[in-house]
Formats: sequence, structure tokens, C-alpha cells
Amino acid sequence: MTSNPLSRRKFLGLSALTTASAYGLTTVSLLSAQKAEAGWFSKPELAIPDSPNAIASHYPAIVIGSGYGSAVSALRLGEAGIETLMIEMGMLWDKPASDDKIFTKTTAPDGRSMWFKDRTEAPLENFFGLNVINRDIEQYPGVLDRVRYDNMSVYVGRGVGGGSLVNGCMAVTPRRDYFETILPNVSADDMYDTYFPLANSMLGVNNVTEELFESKYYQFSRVAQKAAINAGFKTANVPSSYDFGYMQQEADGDAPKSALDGEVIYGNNGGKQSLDKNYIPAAIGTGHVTLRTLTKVTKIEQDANGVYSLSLETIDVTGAVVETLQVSCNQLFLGAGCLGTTELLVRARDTGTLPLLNSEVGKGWGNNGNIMFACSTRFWNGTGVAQSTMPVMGIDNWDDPEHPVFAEIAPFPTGIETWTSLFLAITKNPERGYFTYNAAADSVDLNWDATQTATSYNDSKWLFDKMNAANRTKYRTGLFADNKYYADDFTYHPLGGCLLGKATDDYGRVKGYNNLYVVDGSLIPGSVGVNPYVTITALAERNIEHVIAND
Ligand code: FAE
Repeated sequence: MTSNPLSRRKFLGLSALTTASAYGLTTVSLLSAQKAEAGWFSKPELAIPDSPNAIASHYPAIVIGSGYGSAVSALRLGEAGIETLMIEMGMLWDKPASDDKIFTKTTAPDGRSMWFKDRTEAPLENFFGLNVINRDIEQYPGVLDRVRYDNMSVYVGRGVGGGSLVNGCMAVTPRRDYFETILPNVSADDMYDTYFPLANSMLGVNNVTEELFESKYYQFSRVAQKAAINAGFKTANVPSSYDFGYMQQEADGDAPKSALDGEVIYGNNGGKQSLDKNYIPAAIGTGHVTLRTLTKVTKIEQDANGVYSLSLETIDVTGAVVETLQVSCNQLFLGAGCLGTTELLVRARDTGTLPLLNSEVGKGWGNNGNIMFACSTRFWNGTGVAQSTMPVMGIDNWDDPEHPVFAEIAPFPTGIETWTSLFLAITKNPERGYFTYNAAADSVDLNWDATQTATSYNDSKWLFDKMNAANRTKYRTGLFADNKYYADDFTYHPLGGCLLGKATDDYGRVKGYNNLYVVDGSLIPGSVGVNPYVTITALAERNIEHVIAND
């Protein structure tokens, strides 16, 4: 064990997570792990009080969710010695199934892949016209969810670590000039001098090595890079929180293949430095943070003394509710992701449990201008049979005032040559959606019109038209729904709903209430110009530091 306090906490927290997995606990803390290991289950004669799964009825602080914003907040609260409960609706992903794997690869999904679906719902619907990508699966609390609203589907991670379990690890610090435009009240000096470097270091951000980039696994990136340069565009390297040291071992045959074996959106069995490997174990290792899994917050109320009361439902792996609970706290941190947090607050306002929430709650949602395109490549420019699932490069046309696009060069790891370049473009789309409470269904709807993606389509098409013309290539159909060569009906980057400075003050304190905070991607106004999780992490670090110091 090392003497570095952060490493020591991580070590303790990781052991507690492993113990919780081994005993099938839904409550994870240093204490619950000790109780389980001391024989609570097998030695009733020891008379250790309370099941390791028991939680207290009141905590000084509760954090909802376990994605980036929550993980940062829980760690810093725990370090400050504040007893904190972290509540996550998904499961802990720490135990291999009968195939010795925790997660499935994209080409062989099963129940572990998606959140209670009968069939997978991958963004690419077809493989050259054949309906073979999606598979029937059993219902299970799998790791990726596709939440369908009218005209827009939102992909989110479910489980301890939230989106970090399923994302592509692209760890990009936004351009300073754009950051200053979207969040003018946040000191850019503080962010770029302190919080972005802190986030990058905590998340283990690193860069692809030349050896890997020049290998067969990144042929798809090199082919698209050449095509972009031929068309007069520049490309930018993209840092990652996938461990390239591990990827090199995969390439050398010294470690089980993960990114080099088609694992990504349904989780990675190696190399991905997700939050359950860094922030969350470090939080649990403080001894002040308890994590409760498979438990959804369904309602938030406040009593006359200002104490928040939460209604919780714990499910088993079939989805059946096995326990309902009430738990209260003095300070409540919402980090349920922009869908989860906004839904909880819109429902609380419109059903009258938190009636003083302002009309900004639910507004300012954007898809970070996401749109996916597919282009063919020439016969002699195959994109490669073996492809790494971790993108490391983008076409950077963001400076063009007329067609600002940052197009991530995405892999298409099918195991056969497809002569296809895939791109997830991030565009500067000013359109915003908003959430409304649907009383009949007791749900929250996202209002987003299909025409609102027009800017994203037009700007990206302008760029890919130029690439096709310069390289004598064409758009690739047969992959997306309706035989289109693009998909503008889903996003990986939902942002907004409770904007910083509007629904909250400039540090995430929700207006209308004391001791109520938003800590996740809901704070960011619909667009950040690059992949968002480094910004969400850095902003959460900034806000929680201020809150702990001042509240
Ligand atoms: P998030 O990570 O979504 O965590 C919220 C957590 O709250 C989840 O674990 C939920 O299960 C949980 N939750 C929700 N409601 C409740 C409730 N009522 N009770 C209890 N728990 C609840 O929030 N971003 C990048 O920067 N780079 C990438 O390469 C990238 N690739 C992506 C690929 C995919 C397939 C997806 C889906 C996303 C990708 N993203 C990427 C987006 C990134 O993962 C996302 O912006 C962050 O995860 C959002 O962080 P939050 O803290 O807002």
C-alpha cells in the first residue's frame, strides 16, 4: 500500500467495491465491506448488527447519480469529512459473468449491454442493408440506455460510473475562446490554470503513441486524415482516458484485448479509466462515502426545516422493486445526468414538491450539435479489418465562421473490411430543446423538433461534400435508419436543462432553495464544441470546491 493519500483511498475503495460485488451488496462502503468480510452472512452467531446493505435514514449530504459530476462531488465531500450517500440506479460492474467477462463487445451483445431492453438499439441500425447489428437480448440492468423522445434519442450510461462506462474516452479540453462564450461568468483563468489540469490528471488522460497510431488499429484514422487533408482541412489529435499503455499490451498480446477487440459502448473489460477506477473508489476510501446501487431516486421533497427527503426504489436484476425507502439529507447534490437531474427537478416543481424552482428549470437543452455521417473510401484505401474502438483524431474546422465543425473520426470495428469512414460531428447548432412534465404519464418529455438539427446537417454536409469531391468518394448508405447516410436523431452528448447562472447561481446552487445543487452536464448550455466530460468534471471540481468552502 502506498503512502499517497489519494492512492491509499483508491486502494481501500477498490477493495470495498470488489467485496461488494463478491457478496452481491447494493450498499458499498468501507463499513459494509468489513461487515460482509467479518461473516455477517455466514456467521449469525457473531451478531454483527445491521445488514451490510443497511443505510442510515439521514445523511448530511446525498449525491444522486455516479457519473462525472457526482463522482467529483462525492470524493470532495468525503475528503472534507462529510458523511455522504451516493445513490445510483444502475448496478456495480465489477464481477465477471460466466464467460469470464464483465462487459460484452459490440458485435456480441447480451442482457449486460442495454438497460432493460428486449433488443439492442445501437446507433448503426444495419450492416450494408442487413438487419444484423442489433440482437434480441434478455431484460437486465445493462450498461447502456437509449432514452427515446419524439425526434431525438439520448444515449446514456447506467451503472456505477455513469457515462464513463460506455463512452469513447475522448477527453477533450474545450477551446478557451468558445468556453468563454458559453460560460462567460466562469473564470477561464481558474478553469484553464487549475480545474482542467486537475480533471485531466484525475481521469488519467493520455495520448496515443506514434507506434499505435501507425499500427493497423488506426488505419481508419489515417485514411480519414489523408482524405481531410486532401480536401484542405486540418486534423487534431484527441487525448483519451483509455490507457494507451494497456492498449500497447493488447497489441503485443500481453493483455486481454478490449479496445482492440470491439469493446466500447457496452463497456470495456480493460484499459478504460472509468470513474469506478478513479474518483469513486477514492471517494469510498475516505470512509465517509456510502454508495447505494440499483436504487433510483423517484421523488424529492423538502420539510419545514429545510431538510430534503428522497423517495427511493431498489430493484433486483429482473427490474422488480425489492425495497422502497425514504432517506433525508441537509444538502442535496443532483448529478443524475442531464436527463435524470432535469427530470427530477421538473417533476418536483410541477407536482408541487419543490414549488419554488424557477421557470428556467427544464430549459436550454442541446445535443452538442451531434450528427453522424458515413462516407465510402476508395478500394485501395481500406479502413482496416482490425480497428481500435477508441477514437484519437478529429477533423477540426471549428475556426470556420460559416461551417464550424469538429468531426471525430469514429471507428467501425466489424472485423471485416468495410471501406467506410464514420464521423461523429460536433457542430455549433444554436437550437435548444426544453423539458415539460407530462402529468398523464408522470414522465418528463423532451421537446425537440426534427427541423432543429438542420444547422448540424448543413454544416457537416458542406464539409463531407468537399471531402467526397476531393477524394472521389461518396456517402455510404445502408448503415443508418431509412437508408440515410447520416443520423441526426440521436446524441451521445446531452447537455443542459438546468443551466449555470439561470436555473442555478454561478456555482450550481439551485435558485429558490438553499442547500440544493446541480453538479452534472445539465449546467452546460447545450454545446461545448468538443466531447463534454472533461468540462463536466472540471466544472464540478470548481463548483464543489467553492460550495465546501462557503456553504
Ligand atoms: P452521467 O455520466 O450520465 O451520470 C448520471 C448517472 O446518474 C447515471 O449513472 C444514471 O444511471 C444515474 N441516474 C439517473 N437518474 C437517476 C435517478 N433518478 N436515481 C439514481 N441514479 C440516477 O452524468 N463524452 C466525452 O467527453 N467523450 C467521449 O468519448 C464520449 N463518448 C460517449 C459515448 C457514448 C456511447 C455515450 C452514451 C456518451 C459519450 N460521451 C462522451 C458523453 C459523456 O459520457 C457524458 O457527457 C457524461 O457521462 C455526462 O456526465 P454526467 O455527470 O452529466
